[in-house]
Amino acid sequence: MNRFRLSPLLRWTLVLLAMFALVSPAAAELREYGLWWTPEAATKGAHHVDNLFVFIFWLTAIVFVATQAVYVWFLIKYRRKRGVPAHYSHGNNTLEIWWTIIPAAIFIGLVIWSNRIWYRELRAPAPADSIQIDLVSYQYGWHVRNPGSDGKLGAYKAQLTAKENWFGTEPDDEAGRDDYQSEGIVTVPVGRPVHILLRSLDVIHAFYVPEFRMYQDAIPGRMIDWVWFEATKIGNYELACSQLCGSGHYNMKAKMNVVSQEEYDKFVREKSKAAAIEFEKKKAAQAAPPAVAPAATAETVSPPAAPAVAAR
Ligand SMILES: [Cu+2]
Repeated sequence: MNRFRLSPLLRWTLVLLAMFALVSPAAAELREYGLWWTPEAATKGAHHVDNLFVFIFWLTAIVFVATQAVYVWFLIKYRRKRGVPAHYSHGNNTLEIWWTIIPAAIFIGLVIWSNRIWYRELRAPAPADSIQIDLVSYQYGWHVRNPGSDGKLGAYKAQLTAKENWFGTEPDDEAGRDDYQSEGIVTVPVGRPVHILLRSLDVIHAFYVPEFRMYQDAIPGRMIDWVWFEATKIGNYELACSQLCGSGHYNMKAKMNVVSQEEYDKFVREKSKAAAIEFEKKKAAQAAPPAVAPAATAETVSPPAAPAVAAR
């Protein structure tokens, strides 16, 4: 029997290996590069977020290693020894004051630093020449409304939001003539600011593009208008909902395609043309005289006449 007993060291090594094997799939992600670090940043200003991230990463890494090393060293140094009486420490006020002040100062510094990034980079008003894109999240996907060649989105009213009009657009707003819609694909040009109007039709979702270093919740009943970015690299990214929003959440994503300005212009021209034809068709259908009402028959039940209101 004793033949199969493992040494304590080997036993612990096996336990650690098993734990690592269980945890490692969590790091698995559909990415071909940089598995051990953040994906490449692809927007102007993203490096501010990265700097903060890298600083916190190394700060916590160094503190972790240093405290664990001291901990292990003390465990060995002050272990039980024959003939050495136990020493009961009642603390050291000076030391405690310092190890409270230093971390507090670091945390306050991080708050100031991160708030500056938040307000200067992420909450700054979108530039006037931004392309506005209306992004409506729902369980489980993204409706996208893009401005056409005129560069202007048609007006919308929250009250008009309905099953067949999820953007709540005003049907006869001329600015909406060339607006085109897409399902789950956002196409933007590189090097131009893009202003996202973020909405939700049902529950809380989140706009999250890792390469853009951007995260913002979409909240039902509210239009979030401070999300904007300027992509610096052409590429196909993924916009993934990052709020657990229901059973289909795992698959709630959209394509975020950053293309060259020429390609974008060509794309918009084509889409706008088709959208304008659609717009005219809808308008014509609305303007057409209503079909003649069928004559009332004996079976037709007419609603009771409304009581006349006395004129004053
Ligand atoms: Cu979700």
